[in-house]
Amino acid sequence: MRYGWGVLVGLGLVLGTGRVFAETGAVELRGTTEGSAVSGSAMLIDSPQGLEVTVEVMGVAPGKHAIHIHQYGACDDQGNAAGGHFNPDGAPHGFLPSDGLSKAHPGDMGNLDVGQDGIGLLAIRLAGVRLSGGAYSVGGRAIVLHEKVDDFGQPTGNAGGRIGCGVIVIGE
Ligand SMILES: [Cu+2]
Repeated sequence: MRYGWGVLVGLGLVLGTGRVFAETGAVELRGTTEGSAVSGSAMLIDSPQGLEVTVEVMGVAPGKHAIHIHQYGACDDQGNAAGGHFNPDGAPHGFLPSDGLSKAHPGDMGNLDVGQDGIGLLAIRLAGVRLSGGAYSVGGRAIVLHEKVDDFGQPTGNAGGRIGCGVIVIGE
């Protein structure tokens, strides 16, 4: 123990902090019905400013489609196994980047705009949300892509059925 515990603790803090801020997650998004053309993926990165999420989908009907993080990491039963929106505080439904955690659910990502080619991209930052740790952690939960637009009505945006779904897997 030539350098003593202080160095060990310091090194632990550096490594620990680095791990937390660099934590990443991945999602493989699949259609929820047999023969569905829907597919896609998402990348999630914890940053000091919040969770950075990028989503890419293919094979989706052109137009706006609601996209949210739902409570459970399961996609069976046409996506219904994912349960309702992840909503630990019982907050109203909204759009997290503009409404914040007191007036939106942690995974209220609004809409993903899909072009005539069936491809849609979304890049969004969810302030206050993390992959793991704390009340607003979303690792192990599911990202759900909906049939319809999120009109931000209560309780979940009138977004209709669940056409795509995938579980957020940490560390891939
Ligand atoms: Cu939803």
